Amino acid sequence: MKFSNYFSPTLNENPAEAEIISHKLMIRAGLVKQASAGIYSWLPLGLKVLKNIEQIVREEQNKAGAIEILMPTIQSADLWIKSGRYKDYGKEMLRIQDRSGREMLYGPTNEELITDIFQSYVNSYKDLPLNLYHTQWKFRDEVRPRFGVMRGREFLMKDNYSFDLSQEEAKISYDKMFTAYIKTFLRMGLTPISLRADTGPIGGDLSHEFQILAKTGESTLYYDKELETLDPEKIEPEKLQSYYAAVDDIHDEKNYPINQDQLKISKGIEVGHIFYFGTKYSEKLGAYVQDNKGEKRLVHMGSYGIGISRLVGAIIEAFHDDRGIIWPIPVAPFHISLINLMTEDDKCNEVSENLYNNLVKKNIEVLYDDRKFSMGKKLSDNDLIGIPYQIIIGKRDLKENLIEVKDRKTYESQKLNPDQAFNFLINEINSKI
Ligand code: 5CA
Repeated sequence: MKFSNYFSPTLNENPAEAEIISHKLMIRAGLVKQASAGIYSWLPLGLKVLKNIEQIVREEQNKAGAIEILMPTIQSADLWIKSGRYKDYGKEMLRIQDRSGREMLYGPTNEELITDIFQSYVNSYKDLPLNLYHTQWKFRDEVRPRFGVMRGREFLMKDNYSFDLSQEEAKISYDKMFTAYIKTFLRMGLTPISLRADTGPIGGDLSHEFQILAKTGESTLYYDKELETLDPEKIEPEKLQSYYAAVDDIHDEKNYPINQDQLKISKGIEVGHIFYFGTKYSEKLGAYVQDNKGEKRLVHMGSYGIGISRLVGAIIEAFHDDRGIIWPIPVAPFHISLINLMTEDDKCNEVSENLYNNLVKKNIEVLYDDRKFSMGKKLSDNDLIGIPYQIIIGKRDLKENLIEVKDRKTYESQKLNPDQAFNFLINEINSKI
């Protein structure tokens, strides 16, 4: 993509309305624009990251055996009246009337609707276990939407729902999702910490939340340091669930169950939450299956959420510096910023165009900064946007057939000839996607 043809508005000044670093950077780097309180338009760079995150989540869900569907944003109130949550949800639920006066709502989550889909089609234990998911916009009329996309009113969530014949089988489904969640966050370059959690308005008695470590995070976490060094190929859910981990209002300084030298304290951000709630919704909405003796049994359910739009902000909280965002390669909007410092110089243009065309042919995503701006503006814009690798092409180095390859994270740079730079970057990027 040529920057001059792209739509990526950057701002030099910090926006007054933003309190936290990810919100400031998202606005300055032109990822989102607030449409109204807690509701955002996604601009091209932000949308690319959002889609990359969604895709990683999708791939890990599919690998874990979940099946993708798509439910609507607008739901009828009927099912929520049956489950009792139409009242319980209170003002957080956005209620709408259609033209004939029917009560509708913008879905804050989907337990009711999915239970209804399930009970319409499934009636035998032979069809279990079943795990269905979708990625869809939700609406919660939060009292104080803040921190940009981290606590929005409209937000994108991947939510899935598992159906099993018994509590024991439901725990197997729960553990599968637990494992998939850890793998998902590790794939994004994050460090996930799983903690036992309250079930809140979703209900049930077993729940974990997944926080990712970020120095600027909202919660303080106390946990066993083993949780920080996980091998995605060897996730043992039962074992991980037995490690100590607690948020600050639960952690007791004087009395916790591990050695002091095992305890780590870090800041975190909640990006996922999973629940087992047994037959709470199947009972209210009548979701039964026949077991192998022909007896009617209520189905056991769990629900599992990942905040896809929140993750965009959370990843920035985890990876940034004074200059701007530092995207991990798997979610980055582009892999390389190719910065042509002198668009009036024929040689700079020729080398830049060649390299751009060759990288694109290898399926590397390149943002080619061919804008007619000052060097300073181009360098600071690209640092702000945070694409993991930069190629900087200037007249002086080109006299010796050299170009600069810079790592956005370490800020280390090396001067290579264009062929070497091409080979180096292809290897680096392909090994990290
Ligand atoms: N039905 C369950 C699981 S599908 C559920 O709704 N769980 S939840 O309320 O914990 O939300 C799941 C995830 O959505 C959270 O972990 C968080 O990452 C994200 N999320 C929740 N509220 C917001 C919000 N206001 N803004 C952005 N993301 C949010």
